[in-house]
Amino acid sequence: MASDRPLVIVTRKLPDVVETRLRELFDARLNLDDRPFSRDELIEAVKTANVLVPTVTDRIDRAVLSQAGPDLKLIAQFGTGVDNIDLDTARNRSILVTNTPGVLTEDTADMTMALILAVPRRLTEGAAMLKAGTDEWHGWSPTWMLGHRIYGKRLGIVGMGRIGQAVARRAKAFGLQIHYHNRRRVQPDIEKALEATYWDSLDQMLARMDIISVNCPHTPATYHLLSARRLALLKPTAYVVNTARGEVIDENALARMIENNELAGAGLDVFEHEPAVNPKLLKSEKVVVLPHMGSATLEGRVDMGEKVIINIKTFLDGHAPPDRVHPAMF
Ligand code: 8YV
Repeated sequence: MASDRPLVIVTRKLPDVVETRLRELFDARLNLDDRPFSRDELIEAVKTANVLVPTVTDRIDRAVLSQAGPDLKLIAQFGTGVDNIDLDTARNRSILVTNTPGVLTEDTADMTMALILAVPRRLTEGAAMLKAGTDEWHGWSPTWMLGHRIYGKRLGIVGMGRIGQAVARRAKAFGLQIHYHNRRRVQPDIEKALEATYWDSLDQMLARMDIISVNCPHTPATYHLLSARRLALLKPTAYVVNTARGEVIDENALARMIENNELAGAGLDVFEHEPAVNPKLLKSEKVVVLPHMGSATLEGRVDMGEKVIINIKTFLDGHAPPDRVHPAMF
């Protein structure tokens, strides 16, 4: 017999406590073995579900949404970025989209700071060398494995939203000078607390920074924001860190410049064609690569799940869910 509870289809395995709660509240169809949905499975899901819970790995584009059944009323994304969803088509079809902002801010900022430290100080290079065997290491030397100091250097944050500001707080404590570019200048009190310098011109900021941190969402306007032309404005001694979305940087241009010593290095948690990573980046000692782990804490993923549940529950109870996404926000 068909359940009279709303059908909630979840595309990936979520933490156990989240899945248990989803089951208690809804007719939840879970993905316990975590095999990503094929395109056909996604289409089948939008045809039948009342609520879809996708993640960054699901491409919910116009073609998928055009097959949505009349019962699909809410897409409750498990994640903050919603660049995998065609928001305009969703709106035109009266499908509400929600996300999970706020709860992964601190974890993502921690990972950003970890990369800001790891790249100039050659952290993974040194660790990998020892793990490979101690033949390479003959004891301490005054001139071996030298990196670069971050204290006193200029950090340019591209995108001063929640995560950008959380990165700035951490970086300030490490003695970095905070600079930023954003669509809108942040409130004067925030700027003052962070001792942050606003740059209206991204180009001018790039040319003067020692480290760049990308913390803006991926939207049509930010696709390849760090284009080959803009990357060429950076000093050859500069580092680039990205924990936002790979698409914001022209990855091929970045890899080429690092290979040609036109940039000092990069710390990348995200890539333009995930899960593929440009082989030049993989093999370069000057690049620290992570497999999209910015928000990967158990606490963060449980909090994200709770946000998803609150969004679904309030919506099904006839109220406006707290984390509604409007295309104009991105
Ligand atoms: C998420 C992220 O885990 O929330 C985001 O935007 O980048 C990740 O940390 C992922 O997107 C889940 O959808």
